Amino acid sequence: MADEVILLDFWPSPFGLRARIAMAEKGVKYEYRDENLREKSPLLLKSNPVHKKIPVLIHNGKPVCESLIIVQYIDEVWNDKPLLPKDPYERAKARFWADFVDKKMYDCGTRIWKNKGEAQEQAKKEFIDCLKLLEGELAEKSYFGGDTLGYVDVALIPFACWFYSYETEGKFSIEEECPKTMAWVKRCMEKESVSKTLPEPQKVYEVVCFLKKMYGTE
Ligand code: GS8
Repeated sequence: MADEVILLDFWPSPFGLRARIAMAEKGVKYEYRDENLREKSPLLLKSNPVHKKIPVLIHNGKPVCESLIIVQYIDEVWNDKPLLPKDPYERAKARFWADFVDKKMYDCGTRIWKNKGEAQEQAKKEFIDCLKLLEGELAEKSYFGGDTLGYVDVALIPFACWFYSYETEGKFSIEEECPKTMAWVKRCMEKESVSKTLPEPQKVYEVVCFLKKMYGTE
């Protein structure tokens, strides 16, 4: 019997995009269900009762939550074109940097568009520092995964469609501050699994403007 794969997601979510890119890389067929996060479906609430967040991957009726765990699960189940390295130390390093994206970079990026003035300047500075640290890890490689797209690439590249929002709100240029990051983004965008999956940055910015209105931080 064919696998039944359902992804509960919300289209601009960098977390959901990780699962979509990982499945595109591996050619996994799945049903995409866009959630209304202000009126979550009973299936989402039942599948992720702890966090009640997207993305959730439902594989043959069994839910898997948390995007980085979902990507690892996808990598283990559809194990051709591996995303995580084989070597235990390299695997640990890849997990470390993906965790850094979540714990540090994501938060700095969000603070850029949620704040103004001094707090925004601070967030911008920290965000650039994060990208520079990531550039150090990328070093002279084409991708974080080496010659092919890997786990850290999948964890980080979804944020590329949010860069325009960070730059517009923070009034700065990532290309100017971190040219190596932008060269890496362009390389990733040459892959269909990435370019066909990421939404338009302008569309993401419309969501950011909507959220700013909602939070009263215009
Ligand atoms: C984050 C998912 C998340 O924040 C992961 O999967 O990696 N650590 C998790 N999901 C958000 C939408 S994207 O910003 C979400 O579902 N929010 C709904 C809510 O908080 O009610």
